[in-house]
Amino acid sequence: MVKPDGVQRGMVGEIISRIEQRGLKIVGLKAVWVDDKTAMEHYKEHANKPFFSDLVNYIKSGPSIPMVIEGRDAITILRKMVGATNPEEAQVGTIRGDFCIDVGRNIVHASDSPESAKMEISIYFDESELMDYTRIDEKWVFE
Ligand code: DAT
Ligand code: MG
Repeated sequence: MVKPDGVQRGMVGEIISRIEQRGLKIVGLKAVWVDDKTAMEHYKEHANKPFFSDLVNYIKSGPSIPMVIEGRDAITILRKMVGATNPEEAQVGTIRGDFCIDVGRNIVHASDSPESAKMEISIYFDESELMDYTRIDEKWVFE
């Protein structure tokens, strides 16, 4: 998901480009203005953290672009592309390492496990909004 700061800063195209160019497949995409209930649900694992209310306010602060990304080891690959949670620690070449500085403005969210991906996809998408298709370059991306 491109978070509100990523949308406000015009980073949506850049982030989608990186995902597409890597060879990962976009199977769902939309714009949402996250409400309170959705924000709490999305970040419920952090409900007891001191930064929880700031995090909820941040994700609610403007439109976001949630996406469902598919591909071999997509979760691991995307988490590497996103970089460390604190952008100051994120490697140059990662999305966070290239485009942001502050942990409270780290421009993207990425699911960290199949279980969290399943849960997070169900928050933002209906089954009917996910596309089952073959990308024309798949035989060039995979041996
Ligand atoms: P990630 O977004 O890399 O999966 P996370 O799930 O640990 O990281 O935390 C969710 C978000 O919460 C993170 O993107 C930014 C915020 N956050 C995490 N740790 C924080 C901290 N120590 N101080 C402030 N915000 C924090
Ligand atoms: Mg997380």
